[in-house]
Amino acid sequence: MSEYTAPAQGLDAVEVPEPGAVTIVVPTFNESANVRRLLHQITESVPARLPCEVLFVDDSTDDTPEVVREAARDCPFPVAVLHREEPVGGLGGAVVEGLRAATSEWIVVMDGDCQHPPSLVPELVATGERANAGLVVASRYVEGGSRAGLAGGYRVAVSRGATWLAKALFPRRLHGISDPMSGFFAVRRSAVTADVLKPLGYKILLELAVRSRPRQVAEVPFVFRDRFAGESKSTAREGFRFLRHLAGLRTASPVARMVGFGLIGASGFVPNLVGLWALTVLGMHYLPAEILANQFGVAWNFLLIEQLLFRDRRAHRRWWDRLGRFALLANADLLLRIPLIALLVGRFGMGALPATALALVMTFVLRFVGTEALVYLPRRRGSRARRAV
Ligand SMILES: Nc1nc2c(ncn2[C@@H]2O[C@H](COP(=O)(O)OP(=O)(O)O)[C@@H](O)[C@H]2O)c(=O)[nH]1
Ligand SMILES: [Mg+2]
Repeated sequence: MSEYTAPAQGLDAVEVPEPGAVTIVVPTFNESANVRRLLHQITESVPARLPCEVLFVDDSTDDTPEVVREAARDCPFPVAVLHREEPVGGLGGAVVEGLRAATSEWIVVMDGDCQHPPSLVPELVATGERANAGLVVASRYVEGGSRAGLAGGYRVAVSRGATWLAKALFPRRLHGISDPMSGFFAVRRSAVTADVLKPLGYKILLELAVRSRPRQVAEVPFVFRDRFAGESKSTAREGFRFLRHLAGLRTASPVARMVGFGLIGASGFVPNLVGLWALTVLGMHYLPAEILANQFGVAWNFLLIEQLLFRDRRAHRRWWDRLGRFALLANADLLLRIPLIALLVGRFGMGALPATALALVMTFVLRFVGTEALVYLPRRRGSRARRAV
């Protein structure tokens, strides 16, 4: 459940702002030592050039909302806090809530720890207007930008690697975005459909650029400064979330999902062969060892498929139900292949090799379709309600 706190100065935070105004959405998680300074910086550099309002979307367990409310009294613009009791989707989920709540034509998303200079807010919007863009990214990687505030070689390497990986996986959709990992950007409200977004963790810009695909994108350089106070909330766990997020984005279409399914299936040969080797070394006869080792491959495939391909389609069946169905399909695939090859050779006169290849492809497609339909397709009744949670 979300709750709006009374906005400062008696103004309703979600009322329609003046034309040309901007809503600054700030996700916060325990930033009580930073928000006063941030509001001060915004006061100094934004309202004189562009009417604004600020919306904090807060998942804090500290007193950040109280500090914001207190500091808001000195601000010449409306400030509101949307505190979430349930931090669904983490940072990305918070930003999407902010996008939903905002009513202005332009929304700027920025961090609450003073790493993003608010003085750039009017420029981001002006650039968007000038270029008729739907999205304007504040980038550390164009001339004039810098990542000075990324503490340590490790963070720099991780950020660079993540950027490279994302751009390699989405060359077209991230075309023109040099810094898809940036948390500082402006979006035109008409360019985003909050309902198509399924954010997971930190990389909300990536989610927006890939799923909403704004037509025109522009960039403005910025210097990523040091955090003013407190610590980064980005952890190794966030790194794994990012990889899962990338996999989810990349396999959103059925064809891409089938390719992913095939790649995961191929990777299953490794545990299968290692298992076979270990069992035969332990003295097991190779035939039962084959059957058992095959289950290692099945288990491996199941884990990867659950984590990478069907993460958001697991809610309607229990894990053992899914595992059982998945294992049944995987083993049926083996059983089906031999009679199929016999049929192709005996009945249709194919050579053994092309018949085997064709049978492999056919059983693979059948297994993919079967897995989607019998393991991960939501049941008809009640599925919608569950997914909406
Ligand atoms: N609402 C919300 N904000 C978050 C969450 N995690 C991080 N943030 C905020 O997102 C911004 C960026 O996070 P930060 O830890 O500074 O990441 P870094 O700059 O990549 O080190 C800060 O304003 C955080 O307070 C979260 O789970 N929910
Ligand atoms: Mg930060």
